[in-house]
Amino acid sequence: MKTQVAIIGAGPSGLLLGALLDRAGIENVVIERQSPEYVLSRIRAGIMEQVTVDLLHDAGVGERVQSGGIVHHSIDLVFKNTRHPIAVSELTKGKVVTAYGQTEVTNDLMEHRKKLGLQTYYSSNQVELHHIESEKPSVSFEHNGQRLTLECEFIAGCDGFHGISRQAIPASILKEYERVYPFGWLGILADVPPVSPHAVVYANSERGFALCSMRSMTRSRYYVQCPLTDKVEDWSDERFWEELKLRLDPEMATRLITGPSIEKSIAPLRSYVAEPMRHGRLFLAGDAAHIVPPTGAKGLNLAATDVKYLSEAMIDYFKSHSNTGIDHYSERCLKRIWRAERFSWWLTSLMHRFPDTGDFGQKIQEAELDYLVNSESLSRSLSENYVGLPLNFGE
Ligand code: RFL
Ligand code: PHB
Repeated sequence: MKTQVAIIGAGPSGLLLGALLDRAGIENVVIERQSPEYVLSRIRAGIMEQVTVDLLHDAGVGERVQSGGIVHHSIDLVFKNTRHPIAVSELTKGKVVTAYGQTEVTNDLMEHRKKLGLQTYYSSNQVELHHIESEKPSVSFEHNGQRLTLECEFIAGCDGFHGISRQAIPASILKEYERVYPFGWLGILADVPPVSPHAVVYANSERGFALCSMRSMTRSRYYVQCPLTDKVEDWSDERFWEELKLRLDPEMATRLITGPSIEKSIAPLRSYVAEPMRHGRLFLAGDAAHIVPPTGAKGLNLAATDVKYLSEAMIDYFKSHSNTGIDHYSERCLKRIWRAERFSWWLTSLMHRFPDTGDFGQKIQEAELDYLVNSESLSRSLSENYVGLPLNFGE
């Protein structure tokens, strides 16, 4: 089999890249380890920057985010049991973020691919990359008991943090930067109206961080910080709701509507960057190259901008026979990635209870939060980073 671009992974990065390339008339095939049902069962991101929403429109799948996404103009910070709204739009000349689930984005892109009849090999095992340093790379994999080989001109490694693509870059070339945080997030999804339908709530409390978000006017997504040693089974729904209420301000805790969870999972928190994001004919995009802790809501948004840059570079190559885009891809992405890494690390450090800094650390965080909500320049800095940098940032 032959194609122009082999895409490893049918998460948001791989599917969005496929759609953008197809729009430009560039053939691509997606190879995914899991079934479509499994991919859609993973509950992850919920907040899209405007740049991401615009890209969904460019890819031809903007309709549902337009009608079903819920625009947010502000965020709420809670500390010392008090809620402080930050007027994000006012502080960024009208920019907004949109609440729309990653599951929906993935589903929209999957449906689009199906409608256009674009080839996707789900449930593929033993995916291997070959000859990435040559001009004729290929991918081999097992599908329905058969070993298949796909020849291509480029390989896009969009296979997430645990994928195989990054491992194809020789260890002598790949430089990794990492910070692992000493806690995780326990998240639940429940069919109850969100306590804060127009702003994500980020709560710093002596008991640990909590976050209130949503997927629709009838579906909520909530998180509490938990020890890494905790198991989902340790957390009954009752225990979760009790703990969440204790971390919010009293007014919100009273208003919170609880109900049975429809999903519950624990995610560890990590900051990670692999450089460079290109080796030969292999290009990494999204979580395959970098991870941010979810506190800043940046992971999916960064994945989307990587893919935008990669699609532009490949279009330049195939349509204008120019190597400039592909040669600058890694450098262009990394500038933006490090800015988002810094922001996500900072907000994580400010909002969570750290086991090693105790009550002193808590007091310092409260002092910084007090400074932040009372300073227009600090609130603006938070807002600018939250709504996301412009696409041509730093150019
Ligand atoms: P994904 O989504 O991990 O998809 C990779 C795909 O590759 C497949 N795969 C393979 N396929 C073939 N062969 C192999 N060997 C393979 N190995 C893996 C996998 O099955 C999978 O389908 O990566 P991608 O596409 O780069 O997308 C990245 C995003 O998923 C991620 O950054 C976000 O979810 C992060 N994130 C958030 N980002 C935001 O922008 N806003 C948010 O509000 C936000 N909230 C979150 C989040 C992540 C969270 N967790 C669980 C870590 C909240 C949470 C709790
Ligand atoms: C979510 O809706 O899942 C969400 C929102 C904001 C974050 C992280 C996750 O910072």
